[in-house]
Amino acid sequence: MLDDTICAIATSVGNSGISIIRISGKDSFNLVQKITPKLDILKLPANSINYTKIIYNNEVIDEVLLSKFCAPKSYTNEDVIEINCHGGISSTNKIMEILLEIGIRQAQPGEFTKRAFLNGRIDLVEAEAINDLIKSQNDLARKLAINKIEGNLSVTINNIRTKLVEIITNIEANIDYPEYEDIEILTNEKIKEPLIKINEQLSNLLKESNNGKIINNGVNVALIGKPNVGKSSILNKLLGENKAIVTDIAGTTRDIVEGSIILNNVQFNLIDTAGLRKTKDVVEKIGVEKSLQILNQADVVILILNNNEEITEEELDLINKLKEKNLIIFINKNDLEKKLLIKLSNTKIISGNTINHTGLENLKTELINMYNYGNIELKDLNYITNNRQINLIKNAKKSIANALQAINQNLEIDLVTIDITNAWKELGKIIGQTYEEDLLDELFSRFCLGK
Ligand SMILES: Nc1nc2c(ncn2[C@@H]2O[C@H](COP(=O)(O)OP(=O)(O)OP(=O)(O)O)[C@@H](O)[C@H]2O)c(=O)[nH]1
Ligand SMILES: [Mg+2]
Repeated sequence: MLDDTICAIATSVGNSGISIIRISGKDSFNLVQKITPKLDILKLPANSINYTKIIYNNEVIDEVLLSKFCAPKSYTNEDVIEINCHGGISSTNKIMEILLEIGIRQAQPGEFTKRAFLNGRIDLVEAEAINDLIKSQNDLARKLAINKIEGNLSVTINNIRTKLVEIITNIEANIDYPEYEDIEILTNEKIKEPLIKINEQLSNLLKESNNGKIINNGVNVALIGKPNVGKSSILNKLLGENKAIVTDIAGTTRDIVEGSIILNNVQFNLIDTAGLRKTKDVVEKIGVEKSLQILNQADVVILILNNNEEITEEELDLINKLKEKNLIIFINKNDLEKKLLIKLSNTKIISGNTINHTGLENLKTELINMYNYGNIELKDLNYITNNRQINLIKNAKKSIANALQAINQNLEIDLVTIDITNAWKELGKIIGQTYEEDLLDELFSRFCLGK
């Protein structure tokens, strides 16, 4: 599969000054030479950018800049050419068409990065982080991704694996050469201690992975409440645009309406929902069911109450149910006469209204305080973000727990070695030390073309 030469448009196709077409593979130079007669590609220095013309069937197709990268010093570790041609659709597509005609294969999504991985230039964590970087929606997500591309998470994983190998080697040495004096006699305690430390390290990685997910995907904030309390008005004010329809008719919002804001570098995905009430209206009923789903999945729930109405049994029930959640109560419509009486301890309550825009800044501050990553140092941004990696850490942690249990029960030391080896293998899968072909196909298919 790595034998052929591939090409793809690496920039998004549309009206733009330039487009970049990337070509990689051992025949890159010879094949592209066929359409650049004015250059001697083989003689060009590596890492050079060269002005030339793409000529095909004696027709000048475009004036381009051609970059040459020689294996192994390229994105894929192979011979690579990048053609900067004129942007827009026709020039770019024409050159692509010609490249295919002269025998270069259209690359699959992510195939360049896949080659970089298979050729050993980057590990799987770094490869996944490249996609994270491209898809990052906010500055913290960008920092998190670039830290991984720089190899920080891989170093952490490798260090843990090295420690596991040391433990295994010590155990093996004790089993094989128990009579050698210079071999430290391993007591259970001596194996336990480093294993407990590794277990803690893995627990921390799992605990912090939630931070990583939040940085990448944002915090899901559900705006919940009975109809007409002002949920959609609050969404609109927080977003600074009239995204949701607002009317004085109870049951206006039927489907969810979403919008994101960035506060102190963290993305908050605000989700406006249909007002919760018992209803016979079929459409509204579905909306209410959706609201309850959103409520369960949200990281934060903002329950909106109406200052101008007495609290209902349903609302009190809801408050009770939401105790386990990150809950903020926003008492809206405080420009109107106060009829709502509510006494709650340990709950964040903010009062305001959307007419004079009061209380909404306090609401934002409350959200910021809940997720204060804004001042976090770049070097500390070493969180695991994807489920594949999280599951493998969990597997490794299970194996370490089994090993510790075996030690505590004074079981055969061989059994302990098997568990430690399993943990080492699972951690290896994170960086792609071992992998299944299917996994790579699935993983790289999420990339864009040309990457
Ligand atoms: N006086 C006053 N009226 C408000 C305030 N906020 C919203 N309203 C009004 O309350 C009514 C309902 O507002 P919405 O934002 O549509 O309420 P909702 O909770 O989204 O309602 P549903 O979509 O039906 O569940 C509208 O007439 C708004 O103008 C407020 O702070 N004070
Ligand atoms: Mg609404």
